[in-house]
Amino acid sequence: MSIERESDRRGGVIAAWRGWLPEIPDEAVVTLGEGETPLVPAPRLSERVGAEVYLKFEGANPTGSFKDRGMTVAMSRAKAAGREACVCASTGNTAASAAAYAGRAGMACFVVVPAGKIASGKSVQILAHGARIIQIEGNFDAALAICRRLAQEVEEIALVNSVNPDRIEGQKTAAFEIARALGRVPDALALPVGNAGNITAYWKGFVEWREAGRAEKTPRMLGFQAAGAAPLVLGHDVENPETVASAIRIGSPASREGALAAARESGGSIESVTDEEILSAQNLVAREEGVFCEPASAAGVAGLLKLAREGRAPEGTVVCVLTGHGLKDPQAVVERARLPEPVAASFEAVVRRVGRVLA
Ligand code: AN7
Repeated sequence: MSIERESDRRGGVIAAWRGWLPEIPDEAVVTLGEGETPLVPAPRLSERVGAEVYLKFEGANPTGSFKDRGMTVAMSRAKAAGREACVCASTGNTAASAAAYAGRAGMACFVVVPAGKIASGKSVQILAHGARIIQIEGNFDAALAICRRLAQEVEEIALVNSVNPDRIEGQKTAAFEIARALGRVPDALALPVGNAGNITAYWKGFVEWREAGRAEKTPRMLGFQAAGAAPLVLGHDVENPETVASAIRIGSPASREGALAAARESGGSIESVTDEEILSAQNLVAREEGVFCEPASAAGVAGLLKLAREGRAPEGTVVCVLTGHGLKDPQAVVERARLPEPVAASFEAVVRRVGRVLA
């Protein structure tokens, strides 16, 4: 289980963590150099929360989200198994990642998405990488059911959603990176929960880290769903999930058991945050910490702030996982802040505007 030759770090998560991952022959490795994302200290947020808060910026992955960690493993294993095509259901980021890695692997890629519900940056990525996009008149949950059946009935097609265990294996490497960067495991990890693969993966990673003798404890796992799409909080599926955080607009999480186990076994919880709280947290980390994430990614920060307001914030070191880049969803910002009218191309006109800001 040795790891992490320095030279392997920029070679992607398979090169960096090979001993911790399923077997992949060298010639099948499909990578874009994912992983090794920044762990950014967040002093303003720390002050608000009363803990030492860090942001794990997964938007710095090649396609702009954490999905790349799982996709490199899933796509490499699919290639090793001789698959010719892959399919996924998606709220956008899985599809963007699958499209890129499939392109690189020389595999055909089909993505099934809820019509009109994919953030524009993600749609553009899917088109740019040449995946076949199928919009359905239904939500993510319906799309996943269709994709599962398709992959079951057509052997050449690999399913690359997180119900594929290879995705979870790749995604758990983010837990290793956090532990290594801090020199210890954090006291708590706050992250958004949609289909619940990521919280399952982080928990698996931290447990393996402890079992390998690298740490004595594991962090509390604090998962946050959007209030309009919070089946794990409500205790039942949500038929028509709705939230501004389109990435986590999911009513029937496939990895529900993994998420509930992570919360239970770690002494953590799964709670919900409103769209307003999500957008306000997105704003805060962009303006005060300089990190731009998409709305769904801000759910962990929103949750942490909510806990702090209620006097329930975790103590010690807390890592918030910012799962995707803000440029994925430009509309979310443009709807709240418009460009001001232009002024004359004169020094005076510009100074008048500057003056108004500084006054
Ligand atoms: C930015 O792309 O489900 O709880 O189809 O894109 O592991 O599902 C995306 C999920 C959080 C939730 N943050 O992670 C998809 C998809 C962002 C995301 C999640 C997603 P999971």
